[in-house]
Amino acid sequence: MGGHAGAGLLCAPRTWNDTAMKTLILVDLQNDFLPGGPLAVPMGNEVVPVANRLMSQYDMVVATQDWHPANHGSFASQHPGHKPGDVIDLAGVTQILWPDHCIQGTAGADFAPGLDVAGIQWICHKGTDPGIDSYSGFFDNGHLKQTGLNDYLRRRGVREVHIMGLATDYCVKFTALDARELGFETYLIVEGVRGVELDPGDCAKAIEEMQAAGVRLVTAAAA
Ligand code: VGL
Ligand code: ZN
Repeated sequence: MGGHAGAGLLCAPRTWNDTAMKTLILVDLQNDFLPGGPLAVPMGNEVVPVANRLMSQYDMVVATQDWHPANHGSFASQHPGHKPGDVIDLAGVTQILWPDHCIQGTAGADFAPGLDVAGIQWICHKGTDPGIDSYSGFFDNGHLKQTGLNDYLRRRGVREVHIMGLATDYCVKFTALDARELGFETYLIVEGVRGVELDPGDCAKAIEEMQAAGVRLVTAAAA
């Protein structure tokens, strides 16, 4: 196989070996996170046109979907006596309880209306294990298991990821922090994110945390 491998390397398309395979990661652009949804992110709908405009500028576009079973442990409804916003210990991991959201196969888990889904090459489902949440697109919240996103990107030679979506202070933040930790050159598209902001200042704090970890901010125009 040696000769063939050598020829393959010489003939490989530029995109596989010589570029960073710049990839756009769309985080949780799903109905339940839009205004009117159970876990509404204020102005979350505003990032959909940003995503549509940017997609064609990337070598690859992948999307994460929060994809919970109906009995997910992050739902307040699963913990009698608790309400959304309460904080509990879920199998050793600190868990904020949320309203039921993004249940697998429901309309609430569908992509936001108007999102150019044809431009998405791969969808990564997360939060599927009822026993643990997964804010990050890469790992569960206990950092115990990977979702498959890292392998998917690595196999395709991706070294640079640009992240946008919902929500700045949860899934976007943890996806970006893990991307850095996994060694990706990581950019946050500033106009492409909106946050939950349970406490005032949460989004600003999240952005500072990302920057401190080496995530670079980029405007949509420069992405
Ligand atoms: C998210 C809370 C719970 C998010 C998902 O997409 O940021 N937040 N599940
Ligand atoms: Zn969730």
